[in-house]
Amino acid sequence: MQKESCVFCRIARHESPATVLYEDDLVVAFEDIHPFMPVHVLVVPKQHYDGLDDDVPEQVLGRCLRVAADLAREKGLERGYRLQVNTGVDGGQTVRHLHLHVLGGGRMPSPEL
Ligand code: IU
Repeated sequence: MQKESCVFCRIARHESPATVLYEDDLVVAFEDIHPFMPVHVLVVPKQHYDGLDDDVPEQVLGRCLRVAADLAREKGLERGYRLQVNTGVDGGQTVRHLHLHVLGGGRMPSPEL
């Protein structure tokens, strides 16, 4: 199911602008509009799930990870990269549609404890 008002659902339906790098039957990947690393890509299921705290099928989660890793390779991140899934208010999630951040192109700071 998709949500009419959800910005990532709208991007998945090509109704809102985004620089799409990849898409298949389950996921779409696009450049983040406010990158905080030289490489900052979002991998998003086409179906609407609020976040990782939703009931997300393993097939969808697996595809997101596979696509994220493949895009990291395509982007030349052989020195490494970080996948980040902000979840809920305390996790800093601002868009309530599950998404993986693919971050790289420089040395990432250690996660703050
Ligand atoms: P967060 O994990 O929910 O905080 O991340 C949301 C991201 O979505 C954030 O990095 C935004 O820059 C990004 N984004 C986007 O790429 N395109 C959009 O139309 C919107 C947000 I709204």
